[in-house]
Amino acid sequence: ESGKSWVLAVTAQTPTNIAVIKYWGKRDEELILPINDSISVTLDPDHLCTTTSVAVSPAFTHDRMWLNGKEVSLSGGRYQNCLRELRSRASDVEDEQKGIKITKKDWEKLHVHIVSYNNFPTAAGLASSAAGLACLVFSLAKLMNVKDDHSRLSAIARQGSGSACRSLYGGFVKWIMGKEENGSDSIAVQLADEKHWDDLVIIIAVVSSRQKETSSTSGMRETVETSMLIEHRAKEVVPKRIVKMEEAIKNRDFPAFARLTCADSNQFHAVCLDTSPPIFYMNDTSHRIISCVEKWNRSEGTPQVAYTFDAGPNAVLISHNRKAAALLLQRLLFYFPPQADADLNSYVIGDKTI
Ligand code: 2P0
Repeated sequence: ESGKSWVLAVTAQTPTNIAVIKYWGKRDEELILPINDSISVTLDPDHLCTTTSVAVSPAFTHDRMWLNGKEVSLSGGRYQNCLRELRSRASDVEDEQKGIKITKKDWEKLHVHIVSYNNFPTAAGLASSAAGLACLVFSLAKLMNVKDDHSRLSAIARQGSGSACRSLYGGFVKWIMGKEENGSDSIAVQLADEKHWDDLVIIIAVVSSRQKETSSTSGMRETVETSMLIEHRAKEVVPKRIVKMEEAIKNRDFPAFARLTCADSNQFHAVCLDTSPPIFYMNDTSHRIISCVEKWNRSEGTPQVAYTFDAGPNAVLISHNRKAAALLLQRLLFYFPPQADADLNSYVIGDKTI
């Protein structure tokens, strides 16, 4: 007889990911199915990541969640879709030491508590839902003894937040848009593991810690509804770039990788500008960083650094190696000297803030 007061818990850690070929636009809002494939690099788990503990107990009367110490509602459709998918795939769990036995059927009635922390300042505007939703799905899958592989789990994480499906793997990851109406083939696959190209150094320049004005979810909806360029991007441009990016990653071809990454970031921001009303995620400082990197890359003859910007003004700078990263930092500090009221007030290199 498993008493009334046991608790069974699991903790997991998931890094965030940065897209080098961007996801922007859905063909199905409910299932979160994209209009093009995307490719990302998963950051080192020591740095920008989410840690999530999930627990189950017969004493719990509701599913509840705390994010960075504050309770948040789980009533949203996306959380509910993830929880329903996981419960339907749960298996028997037995912990002999604790005298706990949970059957597949029990999971329909048992409630879970979820406690999640980001190890990076949420206020820095880097709080991506990618790490959070991936971690939630992964930790609950462990707790509930869900036997699906990472790709199947990625399809569940996708229903929490599109970009989350890419955080189930380290290294370089492709989110395949898929063809099926039910989304069963819209999954993430690993292109190369974290050891494949480990001389790359990623520097994140925090340009502004303000919350973005247009959320990704509503921004991409407006783009799909109003932009004339987005269809050309999704159907003509991205499929070719995906092939070239896979080649560049396979061959560790930094010049090709950098050109594709910068071009795709710029096109993503161009379709944002082509949206009505236009969406501006980058600001003057972001533009100055682009000019600075472009100028340097041109003066070197071959690209040393790639830049990419998501739905906000912060720059993600991917350097060819440690030497290029050190020179980049020097330049950033020269052109954007840190001062109390500067736009660009901190450079985060992993966990080191200067
Ligand atoms: C990406 N972004 O590929 C792109 C590039 C932002 C710019 O995925 O509605 O939070 O939850 O699927 O995943 C941000 O969008 O949006 C994003 P939903 P999500 O990383």
